[in-house]
Amino acid sequence: MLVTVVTAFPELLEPFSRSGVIGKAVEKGILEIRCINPRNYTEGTYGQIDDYAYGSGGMVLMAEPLARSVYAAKGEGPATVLYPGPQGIPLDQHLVESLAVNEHLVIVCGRYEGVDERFVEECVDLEISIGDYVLTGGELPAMVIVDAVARMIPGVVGQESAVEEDSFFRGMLDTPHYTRPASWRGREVPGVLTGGDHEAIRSWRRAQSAARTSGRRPDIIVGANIGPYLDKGVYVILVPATEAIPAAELSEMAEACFTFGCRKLLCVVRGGSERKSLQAHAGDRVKAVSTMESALAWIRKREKAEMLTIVSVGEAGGIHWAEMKRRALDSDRPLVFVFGGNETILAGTEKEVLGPIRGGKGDVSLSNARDAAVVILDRFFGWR
Ligand code: 4GX
Repeated sequence: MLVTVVTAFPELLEPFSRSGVIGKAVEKGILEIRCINPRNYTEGTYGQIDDYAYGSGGMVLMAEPLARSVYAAKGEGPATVLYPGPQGIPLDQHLVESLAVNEHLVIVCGRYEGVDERFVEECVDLEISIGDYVLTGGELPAMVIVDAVARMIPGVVGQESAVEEDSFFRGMLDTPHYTRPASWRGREVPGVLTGGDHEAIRSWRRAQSAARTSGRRPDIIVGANIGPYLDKGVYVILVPATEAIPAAELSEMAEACFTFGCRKLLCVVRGGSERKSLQAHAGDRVKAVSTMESALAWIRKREKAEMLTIVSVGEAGGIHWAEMKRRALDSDRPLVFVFGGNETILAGTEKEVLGPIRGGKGDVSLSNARDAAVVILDRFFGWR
């Protein structure tokens, strides 16, 4: 990848391009960082790149030297032109990953009040903000963007910090890390990490990630797959409306549930012969049961634990799915989603009720149990 930084202070970029992981990538030739100084692309002989802003009196970078710099940067080939500024769209890992597919990025660093807006209209593809605070120039944001994007390029980051271990992998925060000595100034490394039980370590790390994310960044739980962070299994109970769901459809549905990490799709079928026939044809990811109570009893026995039962009956009221997702993450119980039926279902048993899934048009809620199941499972266990 080639990155051209348009900056009046190219010396700021130099130590960055020569040091650490980024320096290594440059050495290996996976990454090239060039700087273009707009001072070398001015119109007059004075090397002027800024002027007073119309209307406010502050200083603004002039359009022409920046535009010439960008055209020089592009040469013959195509490039994506970025402009760091507090008014830009917020940089996050999704944007970083989409930027990493570019062969050539041009990053234009502003100063003072910014740059002439006509330059932005003419040359800039994307304005990006690295956070809600004000800096003195775009050079640090340029380095932030290059750093985050470069480490997505294969070969830049070594095994020792694999992308799977990242903060934000699966959308959740990273766990704490420790190294020797095991005891430091009276503070001990958590015993589980030195115990050598790898399953216990994985479980501890999952719990740490979940607790940190829930406590510090509840906002990112909305877009995370919480599946890997649950201690116990996930189950779906379908209560079809009046008409029975055909076995073939149910087994496809079970396949979809399985994709989302669900262990079993239980379907309530009252009639004995229908139930037997369904069980015979739907495959072993489906379990046909006669009542809701027997479905719950089956799960309770299998998990040897009391469950968090989440009921979605498509009726008004209930808890928003995002809040339910946070509660599910905080809970250490097996999760059981119940779709279909009505509010009297599970009368007497402890349960949480989900609000209806509404579309935009006329705000009609999704009443079909199968459709609601897939939508909700995607919100809890899908990738964003
Ligand atoms: N995330 N700055 C850019 C100049 C400027 C001013 C106004 C456009 C409009 C920043 C940030 C940031 C300070 C870089 C002002 N550019 N950039 N500079 N936060 O604060 O990206």
